[in-house]
Amino acid sequence: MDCLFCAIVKGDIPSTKVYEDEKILAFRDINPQAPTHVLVIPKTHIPSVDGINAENSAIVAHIFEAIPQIAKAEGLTEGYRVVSNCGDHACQSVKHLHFHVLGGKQLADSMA
Ligand code: DGP
Repeated sequence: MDCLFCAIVKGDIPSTKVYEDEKILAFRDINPQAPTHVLVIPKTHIPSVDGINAENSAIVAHIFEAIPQIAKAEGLTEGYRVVSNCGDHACQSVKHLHFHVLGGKQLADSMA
């Protein structure tokens, strides 16, 4: 399977890692939309939020346990936004589940 984020997990494509454990990886977005813009991904391939099910949802809980630690390490004391684009209407460009963590400035009130 030709997946960009799987290649990042494997180390075939370099990334700026901010957190890693045996199950997940967090790295800086190549096109940051806020002073802090981190992507948090499972190391296993799940195509999108649509691919979350009873068999693999523990990894999502693990990601959401890690996000507050990542936010703290990034100094996001005033808050942050977590976003996952799913499918074409949401403009998902990389078909490997990922959560954007955005912060470091006052974000826009509108999300759509
Ligand atoms: P989305 O549009 O929600 O699928 O977000 C995909 C994000 O992935 C987008 O914000 C840009 C980022 N991205 C794409 N290619 C690379 C890459 O090679 N390295 C890194 N660090 N980020 C990438």
